Amino acid sequence: MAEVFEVALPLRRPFVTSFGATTTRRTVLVHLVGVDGAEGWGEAAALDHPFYLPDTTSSTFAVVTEWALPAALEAGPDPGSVARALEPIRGNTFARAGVEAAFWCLEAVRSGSSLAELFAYGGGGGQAVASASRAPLRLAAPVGESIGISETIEETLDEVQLCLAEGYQRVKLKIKPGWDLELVAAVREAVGEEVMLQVDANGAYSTDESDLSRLERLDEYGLACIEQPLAWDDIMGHSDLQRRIKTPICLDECLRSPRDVHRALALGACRNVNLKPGRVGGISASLAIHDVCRAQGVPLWCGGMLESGIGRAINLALCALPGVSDPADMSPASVLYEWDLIDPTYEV
Ligand code: OSB
Ligand code: MG
Repeated sequence: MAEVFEVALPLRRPFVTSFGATTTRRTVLVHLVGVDGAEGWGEAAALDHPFYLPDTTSSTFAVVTEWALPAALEAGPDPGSVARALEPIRGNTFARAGVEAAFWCLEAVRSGSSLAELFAYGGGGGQAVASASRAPLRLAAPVGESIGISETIEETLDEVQLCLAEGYQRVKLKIKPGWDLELVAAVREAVGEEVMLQVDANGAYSTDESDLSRLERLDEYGLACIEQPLAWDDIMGHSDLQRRIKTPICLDECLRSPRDVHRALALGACRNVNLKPGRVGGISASLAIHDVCRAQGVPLWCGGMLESGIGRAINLALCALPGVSDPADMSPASVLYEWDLIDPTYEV
């Protein structure tokens, strides 16, 4: 039996980035129940609107129900076969990822393994991280916080201090032109040289000289990376910019498949990778990207899509892999939402 839900999660407060404020969060859930009674859940965590990537909650729901789930049910249940059956679907990465995740979850329940063990050592379909061999998995993953754009620098400074007091191991500030140099200078001044600090522009900067030189001035602040400064599809622009600035560029929106990661690394468009299983088309794609980054020594970390605990479980399992080197975006559901869809919820 398979069913698909669209669920509205009430955000405690708007999450503001350069592409606008996210106030409502509708997400898509895939639920499988086998004849043996085993259950699998997956989350297809596109945003409601098309301002992060083209996929929306509504488009994702349609592709899951009309195309991805029917193809997966015919090919499954082993996750490797499901991933291959979903490959002909172009784009629509969140839809493919949510369906594939439900089958990995089912496989985990049936085999009595954790998702992390399955990802590292292989499921029924023989998918596994090539470089993991039997390396021990991490039992806990370092976590950072992603801090939205606020009204005043003082407000953000308070949030940063709270976040560090709570033990987060890295601070990521959302930036846009005009909410950048002064902010980063103030935060660096407040936290000192040792705190791992990075910024995320969600594609807000143009390739005009005035924007490029602003980005270049961020080199002064010892940032771990600048995430997606230029447009969502501008790999060449990032390659040119990376030649000009010292701070590593991290790509998010630009990387929507393992091939995108190959291309970006070959062109020197980034030196750091944000891995979101939904954005790259699923878990098999995530494992392939993990292997490439690990082989090339590229810093890799798990990003977030404000998922419920269902989607976060997949992210958390990916964090256990040996090539995931940097702290994840994984604020707890208790901070983001009135309630979580899993009980108990995960803790940070
Ligand atoms: O750009 O990383 C992003 C959330 C929604 C969409 C895009 C992004 C984000 C975050 C997420 O920064 C943080 C999280 O999920 O905790
Ligand atoms: Mg990002």
